[in-house]
Amino acid sequence: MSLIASDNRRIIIGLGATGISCARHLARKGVPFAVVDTRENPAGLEDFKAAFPDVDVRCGELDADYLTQASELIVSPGVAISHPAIRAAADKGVHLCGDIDLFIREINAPVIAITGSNAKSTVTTLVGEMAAAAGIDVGVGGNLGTPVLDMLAEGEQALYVLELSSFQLETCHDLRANVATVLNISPDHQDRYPDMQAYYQAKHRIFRGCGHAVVNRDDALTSPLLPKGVTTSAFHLGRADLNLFGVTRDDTGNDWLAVGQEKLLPVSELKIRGQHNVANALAALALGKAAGLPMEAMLEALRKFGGLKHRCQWVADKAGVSYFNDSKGTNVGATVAALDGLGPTLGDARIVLIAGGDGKGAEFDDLAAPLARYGRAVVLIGTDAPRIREVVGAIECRDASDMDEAVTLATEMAEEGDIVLLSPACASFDMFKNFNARGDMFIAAVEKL
Ligand code: UMA
Ligand code: ADP
Repeated sequence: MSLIASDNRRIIIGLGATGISCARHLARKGVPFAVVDTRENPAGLEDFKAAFPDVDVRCGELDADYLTQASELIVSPGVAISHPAIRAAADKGVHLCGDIDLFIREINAPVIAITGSNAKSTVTTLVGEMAAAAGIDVGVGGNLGTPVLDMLAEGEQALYVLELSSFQLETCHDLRANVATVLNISPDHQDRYPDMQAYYQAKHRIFRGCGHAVVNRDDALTSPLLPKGVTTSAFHLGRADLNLFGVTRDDTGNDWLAVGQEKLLPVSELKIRGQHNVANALAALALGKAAGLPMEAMLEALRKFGGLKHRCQWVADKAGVSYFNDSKGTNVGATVAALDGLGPTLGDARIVLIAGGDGKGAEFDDLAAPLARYGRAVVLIGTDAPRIREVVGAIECRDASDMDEAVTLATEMAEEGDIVLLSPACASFDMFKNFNARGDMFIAAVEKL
């Protein structure tokens, strides 16, 4: 394709799942495009060329002059828009967008948009299951795994529930979600952002043009500045109130998920474990209610929901020790939530934590307090093990070179009634293909015991 000769000068940046979904979408619409990827030989290149033989594909260092010829750059989430070549093109007036904008341009159905540092996948899946329980044709995707544009292949659904990352939101200009939320904010991806403020600002783009915002009353950073006319509701772990989902204790001392004066479901009926999951259930209820989902169907879905794999997933009980796989705990906030979520359920018993990996530039100090409260010992793996060791405090701390050794050492240090918890507070890429592979190796190691 000659870029200069075309009126529709789109360039897709990135040949991952998002880039390929954008290519399929533009091809379906008959819009010409080219593709670039910063890697010399990205996985799937040959398959892509076979599927799109007429598309110009350039790999390796991005060329600012080439990008500047485009009218629009469609940037994949794994590529920073601060890349000098992308910046140069944008400075010369080239429009930047991402797959979310392309998707929003195509649909008329309502959208529930969910971001946050943690709990996105859990809450997105749960809201999707609530909608499905109400008999609604619902599309559930985004950062969760299915690129949004791939959801269009089945025709337009009646409702979309989207998990959006800060990377996707950076390139999204006009989301106009019917209901939007930032579930929580704690440091993550500090290798991609100059500071926390930039990360916060990316997350808050989710509220652009929204009709209703759901706020986490326990986390002030989730509260947006909104124009007049945008309605809000909230959730927190305290007592419920008007437009505030919370936990209300009845006269017999039982805790209920509740809103206003209405008691909805005893907390004891939830299958998902830990206080953080109570917050997730409340967030899903608040989002679903704002989108008009019937309460009965939402509660039915909530009763059935056993949680996602790799998120505080119970694996096995062996010799009086319970093993939990929280491989998706890829930042400090997630691991703090897992420790604070599971710790209070243990009485005198404690948690042996397996942590470590690629910390993505994070500070680990916030692990110190929950480890002091609930930690028996720590086993460290991966690149940032020495940095985590600095915050572990007085409890025993040992190093392991692989997952089998980590599980063996953790088992040695655990006492009866304890939990061995894999919640790394780090990305997995230094030792594993991804967090799924890391969690699967933990499960396999536990099975071998
Ligand atoms: N890459 C390059 N050069 C390129 C393009 C990509 O080096 O030109 C690298 C990226 O740095 C990254 C990898 O290739 O390491 C994949 O990047 P991508 O943008 O092609 O990613 P996709 O395969 O399209 O997957 C993306 C999300 N990935 C990222 O944001 C890194 C997936 O979220 C998401 O499920 C998918 O789109 C569908 O929406 C994954 C993720 O890790 C699960 N997300 C982060 C998180 O949850 O913390 C934000
Ligand atoms: P995300 O998609 O945002 O990564 P997940 O639902 O996959 O979120 O959960 C990731 C991890 O976040 C879990 O493994 C758990 O450690 C932690 N987590 C779950 N719920 C919460 C919460 N409400 N607050 C903080 N951390 C949480």
